[in-house]
Amino acid sequence: MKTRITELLGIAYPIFQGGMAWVAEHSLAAAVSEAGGLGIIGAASAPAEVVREEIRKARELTKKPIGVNIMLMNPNAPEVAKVVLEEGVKVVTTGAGNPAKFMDAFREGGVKVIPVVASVAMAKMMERCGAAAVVAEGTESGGHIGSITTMCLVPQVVDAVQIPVIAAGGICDGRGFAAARMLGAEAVQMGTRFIVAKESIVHQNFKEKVIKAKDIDSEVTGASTGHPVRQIRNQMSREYLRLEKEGAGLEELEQLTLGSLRRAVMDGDTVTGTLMAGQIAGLVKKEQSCKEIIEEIMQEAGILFAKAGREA
Ligand code: TUI
Repeated sequence: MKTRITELLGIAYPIFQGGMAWVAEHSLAAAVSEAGGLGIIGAASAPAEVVREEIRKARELTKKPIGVNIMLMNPNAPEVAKVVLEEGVKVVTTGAGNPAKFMDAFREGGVKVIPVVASVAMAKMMERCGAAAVVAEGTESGGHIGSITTMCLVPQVVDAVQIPVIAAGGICDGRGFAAARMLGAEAVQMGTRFIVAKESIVHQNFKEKVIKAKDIDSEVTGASTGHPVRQIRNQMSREYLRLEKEGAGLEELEQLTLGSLRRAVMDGDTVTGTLMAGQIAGLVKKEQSCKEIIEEIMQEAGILFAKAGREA
């Protein structure tokens, strides 16, 4: 399937793997790229030198394009950007902020920047700053989120910008892929489905929580701090919401979640860990390889497009 995104990046299938903190390390990103999608290493809050090692390890596993996601709330973001340039990475996605100050350096280095946005205004600003495309991420997503649904955000962003749009949030199968294409997106980005990929290093306990999750099992903490985070409900999310309701300060809330994502992903602590995942977890039912995931989605979507064509 050809779109402006497959052409721009030289990938076989218009499927990105989200640059999830702790989850999107070199083995997952390389497996997605090797399967024909775009694997993305999530720099999150890792030191820049760790990101450099991750890029090098991914390159040992695949010759295909790999991206890096820079989490802009990380104070280290400028050092990560420097490493990305030094290592010759050609695609960067950004999240949780405005990447404007990095755009000149990336343009000069021949890096295509694809910011994740949660609003039309941000998408337009990114286009003006020289973004190659934008990921329009709906509130269905896991982790740090905006407030508009994918169904409403994607077509509004598609109408507002000329650059290609990648849809994210609530997409995990061929139906979601086809729907996103119908809304005008030229690729999709998925996170939650790749959490349970065979190549994902996420602890089995966390994977089981995603696989067992029902539609209403996620909740959003942090609304009071201005950094809302979607996760699967557990003791940690309940405790956080209780503290928030009691008017706890930022410091106390930050203390509570210190290291909690790492505990969930690496140690399988499903009680005091933060199980970041999207609302679509309710549809993610089994562990499969990245190749199986991508091929299944493309096949399902192909059938749906053919059926729509016949019935139209
Ligand atoms: O970045 C994400 N998702 C994330 S980052 C993350 S790490 C984290 N851990 C604990 C607490 C908070 C974060 C986990 N999940 N998605 C991309 C995304 N970006 N979603 C929404 C945005 C966004 C929000 C505001 C992008 C731009 C923006 O603009 C604000 C501004 O500066 O104008």
